[in-house]
Amino acid sequence: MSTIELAGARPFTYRFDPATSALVVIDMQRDFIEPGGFGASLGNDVTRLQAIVPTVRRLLDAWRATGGLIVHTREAHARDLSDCPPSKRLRGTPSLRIGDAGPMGRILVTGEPGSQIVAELAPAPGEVVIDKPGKGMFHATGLDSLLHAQGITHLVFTGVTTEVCVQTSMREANDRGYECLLIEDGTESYFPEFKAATLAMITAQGAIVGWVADSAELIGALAR
Ligand code: C5J
Repeated sequence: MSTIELAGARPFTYRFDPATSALVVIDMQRDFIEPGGFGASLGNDVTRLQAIVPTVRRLLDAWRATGGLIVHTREAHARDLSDCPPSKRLRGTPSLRIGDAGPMGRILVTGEPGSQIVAELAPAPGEVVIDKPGKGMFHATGLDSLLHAQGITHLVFTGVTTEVCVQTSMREANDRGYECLLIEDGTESYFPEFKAATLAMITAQGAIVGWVADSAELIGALAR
């Protein structure tokens, strides 16, 4: 496969070659998407996030058909919480804090049921799975070296939440020189106004952080 053009992307055409691109699925974990997890413990309505699962599944299927690299991230801390600064654990008044025992095991802790990716989007053998202690996917992970070693220059983002882990990861990627695209209907926030603001911010000023396109255009282009 050679260069693909998404003419409907904003703020202008996004070009990529699947051979040097990765699909990145950010934090589609039970802890954010199902009742009883971290997202719900902060008082959020998780149904908004559940709604994008079928779209992300279609994107995964289309990308898998190209044989391209897929990266899944999970926001998940070590069992002793040595990688969770007190500033993160103690801020605010959630009903359950990171590391506390909840209905799906300890909140945002590696290996617990809640930290698993939802069943519909489970990583396939050979796909990269990164546990990250931060909001951004490059902080305290070896992901940049892994992507460089595979010749990846372009990243297509999906996942949750748009303005927190997705946007942070996309900004980190942009600073590292990756050409970044966010799939509008493949990302969601607990707060619709924050999603809209994020899409506007990243595409402003001539794609200062990156591009936005919808899943139908990407899936159609991959299938041609
Ligand atoms: C949050 C995330 N929202 N995955 N994490 O705390 O966006």
